[in-house]
Amino acid sequence: PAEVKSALLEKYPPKVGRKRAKQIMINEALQNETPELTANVRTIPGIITMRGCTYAGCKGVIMGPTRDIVNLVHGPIGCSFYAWLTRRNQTDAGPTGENYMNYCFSTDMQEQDIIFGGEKKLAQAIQEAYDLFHPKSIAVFATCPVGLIGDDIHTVSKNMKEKFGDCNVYAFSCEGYKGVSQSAGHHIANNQVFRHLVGQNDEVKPGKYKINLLGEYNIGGDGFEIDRIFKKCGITCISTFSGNSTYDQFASSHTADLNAVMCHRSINYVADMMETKYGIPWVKVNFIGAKATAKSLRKIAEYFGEKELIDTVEKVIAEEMPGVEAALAEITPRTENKTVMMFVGGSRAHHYKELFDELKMKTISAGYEFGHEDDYEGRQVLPNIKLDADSRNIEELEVEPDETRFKPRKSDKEMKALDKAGYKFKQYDGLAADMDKGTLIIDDLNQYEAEKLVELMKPDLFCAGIKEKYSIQKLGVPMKQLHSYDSGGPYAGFLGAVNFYQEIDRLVNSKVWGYMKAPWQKNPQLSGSFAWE
Ligand code: CFM
Ligand code: HCA
Repeated sequence: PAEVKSALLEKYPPKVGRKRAKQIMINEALQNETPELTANVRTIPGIITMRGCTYAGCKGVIMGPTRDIVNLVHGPIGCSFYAWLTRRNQTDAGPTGENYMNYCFSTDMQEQDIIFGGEKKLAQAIQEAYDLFHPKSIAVFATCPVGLIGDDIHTVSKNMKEKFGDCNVYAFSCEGYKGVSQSAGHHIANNQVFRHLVGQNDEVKPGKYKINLLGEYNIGGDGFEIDRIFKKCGITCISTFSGNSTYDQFASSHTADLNAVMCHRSINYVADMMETKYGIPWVKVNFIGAKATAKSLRKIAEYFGEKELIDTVEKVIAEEMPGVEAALAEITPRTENKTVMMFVGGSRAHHYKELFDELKMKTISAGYEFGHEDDYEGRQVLPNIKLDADSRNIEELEVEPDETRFKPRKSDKEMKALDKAGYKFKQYDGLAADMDKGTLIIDDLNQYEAEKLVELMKPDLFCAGIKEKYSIQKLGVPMKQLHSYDSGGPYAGFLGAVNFYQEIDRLVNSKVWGYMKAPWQKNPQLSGSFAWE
């Protein structure tokens, strides 16, 4: 790994090389107190990053999957168009059929709006959306030019909300440049969801064992499979943030008794704020991987501590696992010891390692586009993360216990008993702890390094997103998109795991890749010299 690391850095100018070196870690799988890897910092200009923008993280990721909020983008049309259904977040349209996800709402900002200001046009667009659909809620998202010209989207939204009376209108200052990546957009979205949505409806919903599932976005129908399992277990999911969700789910989420956090990166802020304000504790879960699914269900059951639930969960696991085991027995002889690299977002590189472990495949290198130090090395590093100007730029809400609605979900005695039994709240150990020693963990991988890494380590499979897809395939290596699932999925839960095993089997054992010649195979003399083929 040390040689691979230096080969990756070799061609950079010294200053760039020094910066990148801090973002490449040869894993020691330790639980350090101070982060070893640098993350969540600006991409060096000139480098072709895998990252997206803050607007993408706010509008596309967190708010996009909610069906009955009109998501209105204030900006040039391209920003809205690119975020239109590309993430493959699915919805079932619910009993009322109120679903705006298939629309692309935008103010279609023009040069004259940039010169004379776009507030009037925004107010008009909000009015038009209201007149056409009478939605419960309209969310406004700022793209880059809005911040640059200083349109006050919050005041416009507030005025429209007052004017309508029956429609909650609020805005997100999530200009693309606000942070160093999508991650800043998550934080901005979390803040506004907490401020304007959570706690709006105090009505107590029917059902037992009430949880919220945080950080699950129903990509490729993952959420449908998780819901199927919850139903079978008798667990009531009050709200999902935000896969297949509705406005009302957010509004009543504070009535749940546990927050189960799946994607830690995108939603940990809401989890912490809900704990402080309403007394709902949170635990980390993961429904990617059959074993991880079983473990997460047991974790939820243990929290409630009722025999009825614990027994049902065991029964469900016993019913679901034989199908998983039969698929693995058939497939693993063909996937065992194959190698894989994963560079995805801020949590999937870790979550999907579970599925590759089940296939007995080796994850030889992995990393996030925009994970923070705690996503790599565990939440114990949190106090020692150095805040820079970019992270300080994102608002931190000051939250206090709600005067009337704060209610501890467990007594001190119950909490002590759970603690004694080794039950961990608010814990996430990060990716590094699960990766083998000596593997390469790389933050914010770029186009150049991706190709170089493949050339040097020749994995059997490479996982990332659309921007990497074809350049990797041209190197003769199969590529699996772990964002959009290449139009596949679901991969979550038990049935999703089997679906994933079958697809990976087909990918890594297909003969077609053998007919492709990578540049270094065609011209071995050019190997390592990075030519102009
Ligand atoms: Fe969380 Fe996500 Fe991800 Fe993410 Fe994303 Fe996504 Fe992702 Mo693409 S919320 S961090 S900002 S798990 S959109 S559903 S696939 S980069 S790894
Ligand atoms: C985003 C969304 C994205 C992009 C995926 C990709 C997604 O970050 O704006 O690059 O293939 O999952 O759709 O992460």
